[in-house]
Amino acid sequence: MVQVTSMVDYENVDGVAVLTLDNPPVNALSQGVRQGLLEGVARAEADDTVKGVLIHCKGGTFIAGADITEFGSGPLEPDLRSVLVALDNAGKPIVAAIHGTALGGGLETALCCHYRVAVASAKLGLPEVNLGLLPGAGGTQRLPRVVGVEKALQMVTTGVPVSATEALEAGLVDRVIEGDLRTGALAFTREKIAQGGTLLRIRDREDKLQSAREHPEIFDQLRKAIARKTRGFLAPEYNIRCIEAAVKQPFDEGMKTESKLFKELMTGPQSAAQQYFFFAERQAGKIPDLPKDTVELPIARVGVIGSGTMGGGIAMNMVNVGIPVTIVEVKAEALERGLAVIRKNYENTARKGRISQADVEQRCALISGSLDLNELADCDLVIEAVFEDMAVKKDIFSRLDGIARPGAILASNTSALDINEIAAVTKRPESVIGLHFFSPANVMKLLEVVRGAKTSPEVIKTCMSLAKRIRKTAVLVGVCHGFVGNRILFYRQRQAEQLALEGAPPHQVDKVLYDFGFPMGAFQMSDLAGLDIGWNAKTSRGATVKDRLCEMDRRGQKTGAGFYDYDENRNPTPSPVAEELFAEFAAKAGISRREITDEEILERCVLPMINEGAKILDEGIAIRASDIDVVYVYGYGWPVHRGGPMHYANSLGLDKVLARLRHYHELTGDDFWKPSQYLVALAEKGDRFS
Ligand code: 3H9
Repeated sequence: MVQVTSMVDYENVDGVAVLTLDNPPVNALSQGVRQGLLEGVARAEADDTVKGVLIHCKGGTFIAGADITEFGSGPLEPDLRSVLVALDNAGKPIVAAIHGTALGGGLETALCCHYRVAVASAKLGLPEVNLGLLPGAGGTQRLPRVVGVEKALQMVTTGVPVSATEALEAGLVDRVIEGDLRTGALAFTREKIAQGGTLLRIRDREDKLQSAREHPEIFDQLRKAIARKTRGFLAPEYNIRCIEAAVKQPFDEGMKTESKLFKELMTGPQSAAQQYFFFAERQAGKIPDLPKDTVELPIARVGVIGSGTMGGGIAMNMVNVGIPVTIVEVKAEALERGLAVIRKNYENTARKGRISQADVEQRCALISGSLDLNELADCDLVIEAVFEDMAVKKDIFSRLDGIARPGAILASNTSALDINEIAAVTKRPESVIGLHFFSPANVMKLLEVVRGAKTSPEVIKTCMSLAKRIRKTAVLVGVCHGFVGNRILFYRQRQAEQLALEGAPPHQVDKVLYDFGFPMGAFQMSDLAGLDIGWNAKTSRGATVKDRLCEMDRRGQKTGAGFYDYDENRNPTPSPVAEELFAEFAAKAGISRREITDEEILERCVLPMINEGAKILDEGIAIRASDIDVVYVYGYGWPVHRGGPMHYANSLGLDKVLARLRHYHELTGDDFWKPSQYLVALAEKGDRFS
């Protein structure tokens, strides 16, 4: 065995040169791997006793792509494209042996081998679109030549990898290996050596392109089909253009198109934001003050209190991964309704073909309902999901404290209330934590894990890893009203309403936010959530526009009207009623109304979010700025191609953000606009959120 570079070993195994890559954790194509591949192949070519080459990887995976950490530091020789040219032009058969994932540059490397074999559990894909990129080392030109144009389009625009079986069917792998991969792949390589004959390169194949040449309309059909989902993102369109180039241009020209478009994306702000977010998401799981040896508690059974929308969604998350759940309700009808909604949700999913009817039955069988809190005695975790009323929550927690087994975790799904106050009614505040799921809880990826002053490290660790188990991204936050997400949202909402008072109609405000990339604007979001959250019919005195709307029974989408009017399919139209109310309130407050530009609307909605984010960092409520961004992208639909509010602030420049906050502070004299001291300090040092 020879070490070619610190990341690549070379061994001549009876005439097969085995190149073993070892670059943990994911065998990314760092400089040492590229250099090793280049030199390894050259060595194999030069050795007459070598008849074929096998590339395989140590550790848990084949190459998972280019080394994203290298992207910012400029090109280091040799570049991936020239390494792949050497593979493509080799005169001896090269076989890629795939386990784990072959992603991005990893799959592009495999596509420059003459053959690919994989274990059954392997996954193969080109996920660059998720980083705001396209495959930049020939993937867009080679993949359609192997799997056909439609499949390639689907893979590059969604970024979703295919299984080894699908890859075998599509011709992307030549054999699925049972048993030991290295042994099976070596045997396969020897077979191919024995067969002899001309070596076929993917770049020379044209057969799978023919159908798209006859039906060029498929490109526009796809553009139309994904337009809504990919709104605002450049990368999906650029990926389509590259595959179009594969169909319309000779291979070398297609490669030039790919290279040009790759560079455009790589140097643009969207890819910078999406690469940043890739690491932000992974960073969120790291809790600096959690001792390494912290023990994780077992979670084998979960209790959920409340069978409403939130309780039901939370229960679904658990049973989806096989954790049995007991749901406790106060009234039998409510429990029945809740259980029926869960079944209906699963049946809808089965109808769409995403799960089988057997899955529906299996998941529903894991849920039991009860009207008795005592049924939760043997649960390892109980999540309270009743309405937002401190007195009710305290009552539940003090009763639960006497019922739950010692050591069981008691969690509240509150979206704003003080976890410490709730914990204080129990004799085990160290076991109390906030688990703030987002609605719909079975769909939204975010989980705000709220640590109380006394929450133990074991409980935090257990909840963070439970989040992974149920496929959520967890962000650990501290206690304050609204935690990270809702606290920041409150500031955007306040400005949205202020803008409507000053003369910007709700639909204008919403359109600006929608065009920025949010799935909906502030008023549409309020209508969706229900305007009556926190509203009380008995005590309402029409003090705000919202109160007045609720008094008119315009409580949002569910009543067919709110800030907007809705048709039977819940399509909104601007409502003269809401606009007149804003005009009336403005007149009463002596606010003179005017036309407001879209630029001002955007600034006034987004700057307060950044400012509040800075205060949250200053107070230590969030561990790091990127955690706030993860909360915003996964919990509130902040467009990931803009990174999140804190990344966005960095991209604007904190000096500019500060100057505009000061401008509004001076203009209005309202402390709402007072810049956070933390932001001032960073901006004055020429620093950024990090
Ligand atoms: C590309 O290939 C461009 C080319 O077309 C052309 C170039 C010319 N680089 O996710 P995990 C780190 S673009 C560097 O927690 P999992 C990650 O940060 C690339 N680092 O594990 C983490 O570090 P830490 C196309 C990487 O098992 C650790 O590995 N490829 C890379 O849940 C573990 O990661 C992709 O987009 C990387 N490429 O999932 C694939 N990938 O421990 C991106 C991971 O310090 N990667 N790290 O926090 C993934 O999707 C997942 O990481 C993977 C493993 C599925 C592989």
